[in-house]
Amino acid sequence: MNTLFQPYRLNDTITLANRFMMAPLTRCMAGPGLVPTEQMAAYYARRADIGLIISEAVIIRPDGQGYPNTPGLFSEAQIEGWKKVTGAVHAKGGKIFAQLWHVGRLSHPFFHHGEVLAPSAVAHEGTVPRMRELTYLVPRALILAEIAQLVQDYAQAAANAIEAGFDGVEIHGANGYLIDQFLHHSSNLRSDEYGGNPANMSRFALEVVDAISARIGGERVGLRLSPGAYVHLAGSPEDRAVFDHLLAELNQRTLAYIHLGIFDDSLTFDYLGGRASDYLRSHYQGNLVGVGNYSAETAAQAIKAERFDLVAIGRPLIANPDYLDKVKNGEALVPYAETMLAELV
Ligand code: FNR
Ligand code: 8K6
Repeated sequence: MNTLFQPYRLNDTITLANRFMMAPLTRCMAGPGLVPTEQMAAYYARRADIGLIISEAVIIRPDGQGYPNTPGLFSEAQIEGWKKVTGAVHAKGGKIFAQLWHVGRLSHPFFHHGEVLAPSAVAHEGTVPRMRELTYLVPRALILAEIAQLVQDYAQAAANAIEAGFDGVEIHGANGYLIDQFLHHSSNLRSDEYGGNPANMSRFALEVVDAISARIGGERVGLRLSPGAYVHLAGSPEDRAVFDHLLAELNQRTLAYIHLGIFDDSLTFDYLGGRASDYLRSHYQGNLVGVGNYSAETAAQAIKAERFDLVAIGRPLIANPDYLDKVKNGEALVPYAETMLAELV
């Protein structure tokens, strides 16, 4: 347990006060113009004792939005709003990364009056959560010039994050959103240089990593991945070769960490040979962040067993802003309930 509370050196640029991270948690509480609010600044500042806060996912441009009131990082007003958040976290000695997000085919014109764009014209079956009257549409497949523009828009959002005072960014490549849609065969049917084989299917993710790293330095860049598809898209055994290739490429690059995207790390995937976290550990040599139904105790055991290096805590941190103190003092935690999403505490 003690190890969890010791400082952890991510790399030459960033050392964290402890091995806890706050998992990115969409809260749908941004103000008009998708601008972060004072309440959001206070919410994050209350959790500043966590080694590294990952912000709720932040959209890089208007057509990346898939849920109501998710904050952005593409306008001056949004950058100014985030300065309040990062300033409040830093004032309490904390560190915070922005999670950069484009939902791809999980967007809806309701939010931006534009087109829904994705690797291929394959719809996700279902409806937008919290807005059940909105059915997901068949997206339009991106043309090459639009893919190049998206890479630039990710890099610009990363530069905006640094301007807004973030310590770095986490690229949201997980959970079936745009980047992940390129990485899985069920959502990527392309036959050009972005589809058809592992190198092509990994290309967009690597271009985003490289463009952002060139702008802000790879030591300030984390990447979240879901090699085991579990939400928003179907996985298939052929996906394994894509992640094998992607991780081999990532081993050649400087990143702050890779973060598994999952809700429950006890899930196993036949095509990964077990848990997604174990698969990542055996294929990636850098820092690995575990997540998914961990308590401090089970996380400490996993870190001791060298299954991962840091742990991200999600739902327990919604229910307990003072999570770290409670764990340190052996106090009981308030159990998470979905009704808590109605309010920023
Ligand atoms: C999430 N999760 C999530 N993941 C992500 O990459 N970006 C996001 O914006 C969100 N948003 C989000 C909102 C809410 C309300 C929940 C409950 C979850 C997933 C989250 O980061 C984490 O992986 C899971 O919650 C599992 O960790 P815990 O909660 O078991 O510690
Ligand atoms: C990432 C965007 C999230 C949108 C906000 C609502 C999130 C609510 C999450 C509730 C937890 C349910 C987990 C279901 C995931 C499927 C796992 C098999």
